[in-house]
Amino acid sequence: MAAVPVDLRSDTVTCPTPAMRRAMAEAEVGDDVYGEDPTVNALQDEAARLTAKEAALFVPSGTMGNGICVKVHTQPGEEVVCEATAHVYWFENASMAVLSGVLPRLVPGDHGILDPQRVAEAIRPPAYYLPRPALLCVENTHNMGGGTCTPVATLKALCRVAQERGMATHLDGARIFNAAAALGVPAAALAAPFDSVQFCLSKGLAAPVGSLICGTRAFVEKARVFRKMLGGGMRQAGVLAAAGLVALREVVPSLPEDHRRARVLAERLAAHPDLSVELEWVQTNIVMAKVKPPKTPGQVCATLKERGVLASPAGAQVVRFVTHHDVDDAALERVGEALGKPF
Ligand code: TLP
Repeated sequence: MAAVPVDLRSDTVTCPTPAMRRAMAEAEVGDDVYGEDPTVNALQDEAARLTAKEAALFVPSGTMGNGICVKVHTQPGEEVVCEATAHVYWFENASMAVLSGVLPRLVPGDHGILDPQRVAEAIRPPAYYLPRPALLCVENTHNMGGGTCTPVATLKALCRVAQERGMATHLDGARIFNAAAALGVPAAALAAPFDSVQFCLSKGLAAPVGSLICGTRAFVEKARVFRKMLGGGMRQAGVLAAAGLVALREVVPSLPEDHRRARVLAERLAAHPDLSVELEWVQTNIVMAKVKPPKTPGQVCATLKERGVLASPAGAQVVRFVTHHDVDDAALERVGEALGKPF
């Protein structure tokens, strides 16, 4: 029987742990559209506590969470400033255009990390014939930047620039706990400068479903309206929230292990004759490997798949590898073996 492949396509592939499955089976539930699911309420309270915001709302996905936050902070015809390869721009089916009727204003970052000066330059001056810049959206860690972390001082400077121009600020913190672990700060310190924060339970935290959006009470009440409008009002969602509570308690502390394994993996990838890796930019659980022509990302992924390792093409000459809770040291050894020969 063929061995199960080592799946490094994303940390979204993680499966719930035995403790999560037990918590799900035993969860106390109620109708969350009435606000009566005690487990959802406990998860929301915990999310608000961890991000030091007044309140939080459980939503089905990071995409819906970001979409709702953009909707709450903007009016049609306004502009959202974000990094040029931000998830909210690349991977959300033009949600900001469709749901909110806003334009993205793209600012290229350095491996996804925005420079406050460049952001200041991109914010249009007030004029009745220009779209009003309404929202700055920052991603931390930055996915396409290679899991890179924006430090607290830069986050504060970015938000100061936006606030001085009357803009709201949103953090796509899908992997905020990876950033917090790598930077050695609490997630609340990364969330503090922002009006709203979205974080995912279903990536490195290994829970099956869900994200939290966090902000003021008034923000969450508006967000609740749009969640319902989008069909994200779930009923006995405590069975999902229960896994999220376990994730926050038991999986967050193990994220540094994912980061250690990503570093080992990056060094192995860098040693391969057909690949190169900017090792100084490997900061969390994502490794971007450049493929040397004439080899292509498609060929590299196909050959690795034959050798029992899954990775994803992520751009013209790039393959993305993501370590996570379901990749242990033995799996990493198998990846090392798969990288032992040319492609
Ligand atoms: N990222 C996924 C893909 O969509 C690319 C992945 O495999 O990494 N923000 C960020 C920074 C994300 O990386 C993702 C998912 C989301 C938002 C959306 O979360 P979901 O998948 O829950 O909608």
